[in-house]
Amino acid sequence: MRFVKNSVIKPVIFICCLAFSFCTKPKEQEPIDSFKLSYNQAAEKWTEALPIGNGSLGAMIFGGVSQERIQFNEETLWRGQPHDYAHKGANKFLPQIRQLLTEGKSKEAHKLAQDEFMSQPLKQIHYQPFADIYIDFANHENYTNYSRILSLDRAVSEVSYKVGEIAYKRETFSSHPDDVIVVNLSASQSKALSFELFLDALHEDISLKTDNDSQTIVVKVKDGVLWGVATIKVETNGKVETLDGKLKVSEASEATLYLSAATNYIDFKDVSGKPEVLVSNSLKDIENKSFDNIKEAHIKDYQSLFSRFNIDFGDNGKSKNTTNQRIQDFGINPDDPQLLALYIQYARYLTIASSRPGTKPANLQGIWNDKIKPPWFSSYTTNINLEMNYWAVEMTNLSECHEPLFDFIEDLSKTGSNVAKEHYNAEGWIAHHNVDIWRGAAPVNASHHGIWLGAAGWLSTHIWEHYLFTQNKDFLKERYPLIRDAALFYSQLLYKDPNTGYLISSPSNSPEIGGLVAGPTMDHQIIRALFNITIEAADILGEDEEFAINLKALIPQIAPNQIGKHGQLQEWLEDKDDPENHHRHVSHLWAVHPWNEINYEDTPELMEAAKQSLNFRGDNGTGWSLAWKINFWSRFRDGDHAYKLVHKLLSPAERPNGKVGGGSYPNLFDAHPPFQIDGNFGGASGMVEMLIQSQLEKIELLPALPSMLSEGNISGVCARGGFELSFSWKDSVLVNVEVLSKVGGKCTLSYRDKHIEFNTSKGETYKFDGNLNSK
Ligand code: FUC
Repeated sequence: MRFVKNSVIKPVIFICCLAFSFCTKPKEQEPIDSFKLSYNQAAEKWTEALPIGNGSLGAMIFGGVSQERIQFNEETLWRGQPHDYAHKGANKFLPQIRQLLTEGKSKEAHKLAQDEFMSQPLKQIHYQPFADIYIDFANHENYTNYSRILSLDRAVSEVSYKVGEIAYKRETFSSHPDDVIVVNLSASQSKALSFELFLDALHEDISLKTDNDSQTIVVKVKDGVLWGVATIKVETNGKVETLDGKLKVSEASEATLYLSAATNYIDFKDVSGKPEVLVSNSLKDIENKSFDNIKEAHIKDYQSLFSRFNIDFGDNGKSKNTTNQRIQDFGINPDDPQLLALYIQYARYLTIASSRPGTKPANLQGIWNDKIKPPWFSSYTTNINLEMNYWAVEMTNLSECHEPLFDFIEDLSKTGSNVAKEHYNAEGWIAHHNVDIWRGAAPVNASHHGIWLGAAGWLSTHIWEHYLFTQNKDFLKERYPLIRDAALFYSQLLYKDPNTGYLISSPSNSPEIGGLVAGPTMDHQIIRALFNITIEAADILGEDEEFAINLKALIPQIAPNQIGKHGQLQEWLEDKDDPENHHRHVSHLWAVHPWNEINYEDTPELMEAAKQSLNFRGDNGTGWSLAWKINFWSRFRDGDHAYKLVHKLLSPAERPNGKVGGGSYPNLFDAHPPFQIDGNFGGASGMVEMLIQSQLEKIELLPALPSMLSEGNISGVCARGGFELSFSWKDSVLVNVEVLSKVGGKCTLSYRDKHIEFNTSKGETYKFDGNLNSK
């Protein structure tokens, strides 16, 4: 991190003034950001601060003038310790719980399950904040020209303002290649930059050490074995001294801070890591690099992912407004189509910042958390939230950011095989509705929502989806055992319901409504999907022929989707849905989205019934629920209805009456409320599903285009089968489309009543006009 004085190389342009043909002097040009969040004041609340992240090391930047606060996280700092949550011998009670449910003795079943079938201990544990960087600036109270942005094109956050004639600027980013958070501070006048810097944390057990040009904080979590070390180091062309436990920088015009942080977590069984060594090594590794080198490498690395995809709905002049203003205005009148483009790109930004190969998957808050007791532990909730975090990754060309989820599934299959044995006396693996960093797979909290059997199946579909998008057989071969072993579990779990004669999943729950039941519809949809995937994958790989034959025989015996007395898709085996129930979960529509068993082509009646169920649930909901409904209405090919939900999701979470509801915070974080990141990802997925869908072995263009998005173009969007598309539309009509075939094979395109099928060669691009005629 060599400090190079005044070496900032910026692109220079010569602007020729046409009128009198004279040239201005060469001028430094600010980078043009097509996608950015922007504000004209500092954040007061955490949900106004701006997130950065490199997959594991994240921070929220407040952008204060007299005091900057940068609250940071490292994804492996959690409470607790390596631990197996399985309840030994719980399977002894399984037949009795099932019997009670069969007899309609629901209260007794709940009680028995609560007493004998739940995880040990009953609750999982919390993801933790790490610490805060504070930077104090004396005499900066009176300032002008304040601006705070987060550039999504560069993954850099910038704060700038003037005090008198002196311009101050801070640039902050979290570098993946160098694994450090970097803050560069500068003043437009020599010796005008001075500040005091220190670290602090919310943990009860912290220690601080200040050296000549660095400060180290060690934090130990409460009730657990994990601890973290973070060191911040200063480079400056001014003076650095230590003063009252702080680092004081003075007489500078530029200073750069480098923060490295790590914990002793290695994996869910091993906590023997040496964070002090990791931190010191990563700071050593950058010793000979300049800020400019590090920034350039960061932007290059980030853009290698971010720049693959673009989207544009046309700027009607609102993009120049601050982001909080745009959200406010959208709440009143949603005529800012480009805000949807920003939302989609922000979801991609957040994915790149929280989920990179080798990191942990994005949790309920991605990697950003400022609370010792965050809502729902900021963990991995698998009955919708974790999966939703990954709905947009394949479509929006971030396939490798899906990988942390596959590693997570791999871990879970290990803890989950013990749970399968202890709780169900079955082979294979299972997980329930919540998982933490210790990969707890047993049912937690309470029997009425903790015992839900869909997680292993639903998670396995992500492996299959990754294969469908990439067509990578090596990947399928490597991860196929996870799919097969989940299928093995369910093949042994299913049992014949004495009341209906169907094979059902029991005891379980339709997340998180109706309590403990026998045979919720969602479970059966998931199990059917999983069995079909396993059969197909086994066939592709030439494995497990006999097992596949067994699964094939089971599928027709599983309780089917049923239409009930209100014309609804039944959520349960019995026809007992309440049309007045507006619960946020809509689990029985899983087969419409994210899956496709129910669709207009094969099962039109079920599709209508599913729509009826969704209408009963209504248009309100928590952030993630709104997001799911955007996806549903896109699958129902009703773009305008989907847009109604987009309107809600992109409206201010904080209502004028002071209440907070599902929507967006000023930093565009999704509000459950409180903050939960799933809605950001699920919302982006739903918006892309309005434009392109490929779940039915063909690529449908503009299947649910809302009238508000009458014009636009998208490029680098991915479809199942290994295709990457670019297309544009005008006056709500497709204008042209290009298809890049990444692996070769047959491609089917469909737009309104036009369908074409053609063979492709790997690496070739195929061009068509809006009528799908070849160009
Ligand atoms: C599920 C949802 C809640 C919340 C929590 C994290 O339990 O029902 O709404 O999203 O997960």
